[in-house]
Amino acid sequence: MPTDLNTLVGGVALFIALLALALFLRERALRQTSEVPHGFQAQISLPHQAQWTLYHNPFSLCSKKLRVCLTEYGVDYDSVVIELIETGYYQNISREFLKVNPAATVPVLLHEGHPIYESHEQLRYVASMVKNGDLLLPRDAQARQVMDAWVEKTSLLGDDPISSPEATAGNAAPGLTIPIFASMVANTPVRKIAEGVLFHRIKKRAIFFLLMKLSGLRKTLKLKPVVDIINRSAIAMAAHIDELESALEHSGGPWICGDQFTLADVGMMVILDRLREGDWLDLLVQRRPVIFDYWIALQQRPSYQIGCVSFAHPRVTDATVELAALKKASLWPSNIPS
Ligand SMILES: N[C@@H](CCC(=O)N[C@@H](CS)C(=O)NCC(=O)O)C(=O)O
Repeated sequence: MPTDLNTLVGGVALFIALLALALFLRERALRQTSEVPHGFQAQISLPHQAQWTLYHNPFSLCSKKLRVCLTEYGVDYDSVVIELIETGYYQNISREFLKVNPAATVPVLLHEGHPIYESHEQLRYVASMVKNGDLLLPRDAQARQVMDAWVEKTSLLGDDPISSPEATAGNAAPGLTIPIFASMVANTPVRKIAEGVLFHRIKKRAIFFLLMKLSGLRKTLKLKPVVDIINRSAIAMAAHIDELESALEHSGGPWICGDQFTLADVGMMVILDRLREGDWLDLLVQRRPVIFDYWIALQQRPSYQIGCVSFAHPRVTDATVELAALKKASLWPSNIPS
């Protein structure tokens, strides 16, 4: 190539690279992310129409908790569905949603335009604000302590719950969700996941989705680090369920606090529903009569139908079928490792 042409091509390439960098930096500045304080934020006011607004996703575990809780209390709310990468694309890192939650996660509950962050805080906030709050809150102090402990045990804590499945049943759920994620993300183009690698606050999550996408479901399930996470989460979840069994035996059931269905059962309902979606029930629920009866009772509540079943996402329904088929073909664990 003549030198002049070389120089021209080099100049154009440099210009394009600088332009791309400038566009990236501008976009990043428009998508400011940060951690957020937990609970009710009196100092933040967001546009709203109704008294209650819920930003949520059909598949998200914590979103289910809020839908179930609001349904139990009979609270009407404006529903704003936010897509996550597993259900389609990264709407949770869009400029608009980051104004609602710079932490880029769902659910977010607004009360009169003020956000409440963290789903376990949202549950408690709703119970403390609605007229019929006592419906899901035990009056007896000891039962109330039991409920509070289980709201905590069913919470998803921290940005990296997968690394501490022993901490809570909520934290044991994401590791057991990996196979569902890997199946769902097969339908998502790589470029959409790459957006998360560039702009997500918690880059590790986006990188993990990219790896699952590039590996495919079967290969993902054979990767040693993934197998280790799933096994560790399964062992931890089995221990949490042992504890639940003791709590139900102690209370006499049908619910964690005895006769009264409480916020603790809301938290547990969505975890057991996640086990159903991931085809884990035979290993973790069906072999334990007390837990099995509890799961049957949970499914009979109208709030389960409204908050969970009616939001069934087609990608999740397909994933459950795919995982059951893998298990049948012995490509999936048939026992909880010890
Ligand atoms: N501790 C938070 C967890 C929030 C969270 O991680 N939500 C997930 C869905 S359950 C999410 O928004 N994931 C989207 C992402 O990380 O891109 C809570 O309880 O609200």
